[in-house]
Amino acid sequence: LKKPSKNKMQMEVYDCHQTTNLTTADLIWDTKDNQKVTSVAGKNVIRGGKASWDFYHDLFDRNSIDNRGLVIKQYVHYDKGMDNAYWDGRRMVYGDGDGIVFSSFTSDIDVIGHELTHGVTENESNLDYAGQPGALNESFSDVFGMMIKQRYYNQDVKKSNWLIGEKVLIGPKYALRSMKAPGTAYIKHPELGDDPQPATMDNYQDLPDTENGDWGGVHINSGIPNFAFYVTAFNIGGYAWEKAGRIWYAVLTDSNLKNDAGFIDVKNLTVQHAEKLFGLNSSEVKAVTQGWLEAKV
Ligand code: ASN
Ligand code: ZN
Repeated sequence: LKKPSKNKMQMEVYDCHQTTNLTTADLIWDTKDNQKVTSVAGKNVIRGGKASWDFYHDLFDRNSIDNRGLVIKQYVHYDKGMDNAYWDGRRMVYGDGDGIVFSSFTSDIDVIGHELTHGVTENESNLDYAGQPGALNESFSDVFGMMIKQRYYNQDVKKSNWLIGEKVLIGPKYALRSMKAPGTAYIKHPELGDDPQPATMDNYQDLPDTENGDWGGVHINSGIPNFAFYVTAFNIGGYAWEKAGRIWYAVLTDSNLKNDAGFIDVKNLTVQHAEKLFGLNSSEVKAVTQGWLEAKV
């Protein structure tokens, strides 16, 4: 029997009251007092933060973002109608969205899990936020954000729609990204046009390492490793976190994953860890190989 871990989640939630001043934000909830929270955004991040902490704790015995019990700090209602959310190196920050194209960035558990996972990645391999390592950084956030949502809603690989941010991007036909079919999360969106994500390496987008170029397309080319994970998890079947998730977590936390790693490096490491976890000729190893093959990496 596994010894129950004595680690406990610590979390603080702050309301920025639509300003950009973090130092004057009000503490509206923490794990010590458990005050009553009335803000929807506040409730959303408490739920999503708990789901994320539980995921890493229950499955991997990880003690928070840094594995050393870091207090999870989440700031809601940041700025006026900001169309984004981010991990800033210490905390998670969420905008309310403009209310027309984007709703509150707290609306989806996968987005909350995505931001928290940026903190995990930073504390592990610290993948460079540009080009292929940047797209891998983004992909790990989508992969774990997705599994955190799937586990919260008890969805297996068939039940999940594999959409990231399906509520954050307003409209029933729209989501931020699709892991199952990158490039189809939105089509002919009146503001955003078409989802630019490739699913395969032959459509890799060589973009400039500038903000306008999405730092070499980190949110664009992440479609490729995202698709490799989806194919792997789908072919293994069941709950993604039980096998595919174990392989990807072993890679995320492997000291052999360097900060300048490319897609091939992660491909090789996932195969290596699948062999170690499930055996040389296991169906899991075949699923991983097939995943990267279909992504044409
Ligand atoms: N929401 C974005 C992300 O987490 C913010 C960013 O561009 N880093 O990827
Ligand atoms: Zn991200």
